[in-house]
Amino acid sequence: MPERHDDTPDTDQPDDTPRTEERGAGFKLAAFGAVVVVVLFAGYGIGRLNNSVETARSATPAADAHGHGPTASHDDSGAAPHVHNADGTVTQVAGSTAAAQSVGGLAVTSSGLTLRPETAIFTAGRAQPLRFKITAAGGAPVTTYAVVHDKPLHLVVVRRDLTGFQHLHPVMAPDGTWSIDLRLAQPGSYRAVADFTAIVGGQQTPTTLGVDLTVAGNYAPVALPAPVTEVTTDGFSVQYGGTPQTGTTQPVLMTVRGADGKPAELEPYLGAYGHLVVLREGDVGYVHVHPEPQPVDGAVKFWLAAPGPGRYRMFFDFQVAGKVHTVAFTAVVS
Ligand SMILES: [Cu+2]
Repeated sequence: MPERHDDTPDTDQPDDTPRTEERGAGFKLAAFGAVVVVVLFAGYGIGRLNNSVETARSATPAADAHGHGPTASHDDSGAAPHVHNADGTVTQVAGSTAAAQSVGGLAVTSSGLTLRPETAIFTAGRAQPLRFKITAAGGAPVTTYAVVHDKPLHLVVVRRDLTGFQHLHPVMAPDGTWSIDLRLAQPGSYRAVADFTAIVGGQQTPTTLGVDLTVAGNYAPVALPAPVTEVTTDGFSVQYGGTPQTGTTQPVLMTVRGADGKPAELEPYLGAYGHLVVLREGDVGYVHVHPEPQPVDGAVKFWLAAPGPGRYRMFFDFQVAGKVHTVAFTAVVS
C-alpha cells in the first residue's frame, strides 16, 4: 500500500472536522511581519535515480533534507540558507530574491512536463483511485525520477480553502502511471500538487505541477484559522517561531513538546526531522520547505522567504514513535 498521512488521524474522519486545537493568546500579528516562504528545493539536482516501483517503495530513511547523504562534506546545521546545485556547488540565498522561484503548483504544465490525471471528478467521502501520468514533450510518460526527500514523487492534496490537507506518496507502475487511493471528505474544489524531479534524456528537471480535482455537492468554505504560535495535536504541542519576511530568507523554527512539556523525541521523516509545506491563500501557490538536516537548539529549523504579501497555511509534519503527525499554522505576510 502506498503510504499516506493527512491531518486527520482517523482516515474515515471528515477532513473538515476541527483540525487541531489552537491556542496562542498573545500572538502578535506584527511578529509575522512578513512571513513565508521560500524554500530550498535543495538537493533536487542530486537526488538518486528511481525508475521502478520497487525503488519507489523502498525509501531510504537516511537521506537528509538537502538530498546529500550523511557523508556530505559540509555541515548544514546553522548554515545560512543555501541551495545545493546539480553540479555539487552551493549557492547562498540569504537576502536574495530566490523567493521568486519558490511558488509552484500553479500550472498543470511547465518545463515541458504535463500532469495528466485519468479523472479529476471525485465523490465526497469515498476512497477512489487517483491515477495520473507525468508526460514529457511529445506525450511520452516519464518513468524515471530522482528520489528527493526519500520519495520519487510527493503529492499534496488540499481543498482550495486550505482545509483537508493530505501529503501522499503515490506508487508508480512501470508504464509511468502513478496511483493512490484518495478520499476527499467534503464537496468543493481541490488542488492536487505533484512535486518531483523528472529525469528525461539524462536531464533532471525539478518540477511542481498542480491540477484541480472536483467533488460535487454543497460546498461550505471554511475561513482560514487565525494566526497562532502554538498548536496542539495528538497530545503534542508545537511552537512556531520566526519572523519571515518578503524578499529575504529567514529562519522558521518548530519546537515539539510532549504532554509532559519535555521536548519530543523526533525521528527522521522523509530524510529530515520534519517537513513543511506552505500553501498560499487565494491561489494555493505551493512551497515545499525543508529543514536543516539536524535540529538546531531542539527545534526543527527551516528557511523561508516570503514570495509576497498574503496569508499562508503552513503544514508541519513530524514523526514520533513511528507515527507521523501534522499541525498547521496560519501565517500573515504584510
Ligand atoms: Cu512527501
